[in-house]
Amino acid sequence: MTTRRVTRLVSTRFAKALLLGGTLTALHAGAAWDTYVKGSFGPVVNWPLIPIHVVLLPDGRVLGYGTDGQGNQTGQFTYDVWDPVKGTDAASHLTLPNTTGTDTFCSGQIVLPASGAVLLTGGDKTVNNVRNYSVNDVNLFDYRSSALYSAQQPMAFLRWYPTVLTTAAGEVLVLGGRVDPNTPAPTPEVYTEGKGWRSLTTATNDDAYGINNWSYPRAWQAPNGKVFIATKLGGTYYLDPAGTGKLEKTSLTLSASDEYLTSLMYAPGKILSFRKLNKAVVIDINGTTPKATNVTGVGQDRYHGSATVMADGKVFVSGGSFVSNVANGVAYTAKIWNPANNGWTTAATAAKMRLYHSVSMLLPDGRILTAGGGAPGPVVNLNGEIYTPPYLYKQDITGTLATRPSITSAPATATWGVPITVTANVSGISKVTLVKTGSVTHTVDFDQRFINLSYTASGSTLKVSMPASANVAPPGYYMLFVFNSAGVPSVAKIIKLNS
Ligand SMILES: [Cu+2]
Repeated sequence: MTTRRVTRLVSTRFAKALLLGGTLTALHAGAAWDTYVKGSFGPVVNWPLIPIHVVLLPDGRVLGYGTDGQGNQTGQFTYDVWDPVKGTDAASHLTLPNTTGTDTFCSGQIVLPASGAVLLTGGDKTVNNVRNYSVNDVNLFDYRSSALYSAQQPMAFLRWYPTVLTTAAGEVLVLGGRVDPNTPAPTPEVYTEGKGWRSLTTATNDDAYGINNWSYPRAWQAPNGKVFIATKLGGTYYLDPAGTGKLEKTSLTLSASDEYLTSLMYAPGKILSFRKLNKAVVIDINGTTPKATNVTGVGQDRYHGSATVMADGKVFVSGGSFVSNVANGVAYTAKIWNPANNGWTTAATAAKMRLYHSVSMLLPDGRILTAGGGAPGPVVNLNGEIYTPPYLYKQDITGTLATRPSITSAPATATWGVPITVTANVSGISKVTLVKTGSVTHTVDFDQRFINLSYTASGSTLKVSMPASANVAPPGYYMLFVFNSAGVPSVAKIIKLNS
C-alpha cells in the first residue's frame, strides 16, 4: 500500500468517525436531528390492560379500563389508575378489581364538573352467550379513594357506545348508544349532580343520535348556549338540553364521515372534522348559522385514528388505518395540524399500529399518551407509547429537551370573566393556554377544547383572563399551561372552573 493510499484511508475513517460521533450526539436522548420539528414517541411500555377508555383525573392521574389483563373484551373485572409522575413501570399503575358488577366495556365516561368524580354510563352485557348487548348501569369513580362504585339511580335507557359531555349549565348530557344490537337509544338523558337523571323526551331523534348516528355521536357545547351535533351522515343539529329538550336541524350539511373518523373542537367554536375520502372541514359555530370550510385532509383516511389538541393549540393526529381495523394502510406516522394556516407537518413515527379501541390523550406534562388497540383487532396492544411534542425540545438539531418554565402559584379554582393571578419561575412568558382535561374512547375526546388566554405580565407575575362564559368553557377541570419566550410549556396546573 502506498503512503498516499494509507493517508486517504485514514482520513476517510477519521471523517466517518467524526460523522458517527456527531450522529451519536444527536441520538443522545434517543432522538433524531429533526425531533424539534417532529417530536418523538417514547419506547413501547407495558399497560396492565388495553385502555379502551382513558380519563384524566383532577389529580393528574389517568383512569383506564376496557379489557382484562390479557386484553380480552370486558371491563367487568379490573380498572387501572396510572400516575404519569411515577413513570411507566409497574409501580406507576394501580390496578384494582371492579366490584360493581358492570362490564364497562364501551360505556361512556366524563369527570363530573362539581365533585370531580368520573361518571360512567352504560356498558356491555352478554345475553345467551352473545356479547354487545347493553346496560343502563351508572357507576362513579372517586379519584380521592381510587374507588369505583355503583350509583343509586340507573339511566332510563340501556346504552352501549354513548357520548357523554358537560354542558354550560354544569350538567352531563348523554347522547346515543344502543339498547341492544338492533335498537338505538334516540332519547338523550341529562345527569345533574345531587339530583339524578332526566330524559329529554321532547328531543328524541333518529338522525341526530338514533338509528343513523347512535355510535358515540359527535357533540359539543356551543358558544350560543346549545349543544352542536355533527352526524356521520352529514346532518348538523342544535340541541337545547334545558327542560325536556328541544332539537333543531341547521342549514349546514357536511359530506359523509364515519363513526371511526375523528372530529375535535380545537378552538372556541371551531371544529376540525375528518370526512370520508381524505376530506377535512373546519366547522365554525361561532356565528348565527354554522359554516364549514374545506381544508387539506391528513393524507389518507385514518379509521380509528385520534386527534388531540396539544398545549399550544396545534392538533396531533395519530394512529388509524385506511381500512377500518385491518392492518391495511396503517398510519404509523403522526401528523400535526396548525390552525394558523390549516397546514400539515409530518411528525414522528410510532412503533405500534393504533386501530380499534386505541386512544390518545394530552397529559398535564404536555406529552400525549397514545395507547391500546384491539379487543378485537389485528393486534392486542397491552401497551402505550408516550409522544413528546416538538415544543418540549430545544429548537435545534441536538434532539435534547428544552428547559421548561414552571408555574410557581395558581389558584385551584377560577370563574368566568374574573382574572386570576399566576406566577411563574421566569419572566418573559409568551403564551398562556387552557385545555380541558381529556376523557377519551373510540376516537372521541368528549369535552376536548382549547382556549388561548389573554394576560398581562409584570415580571414573572401574570394576570390571566378567564373565559367569558360557560358556553365557551363549560364547568369542570382544565389544564393551565404557561409558555416561556422559547415557546416551551410548563407542566400544567389543573384548575377547576366553577361559579
Ligand atoms: Cu368499543
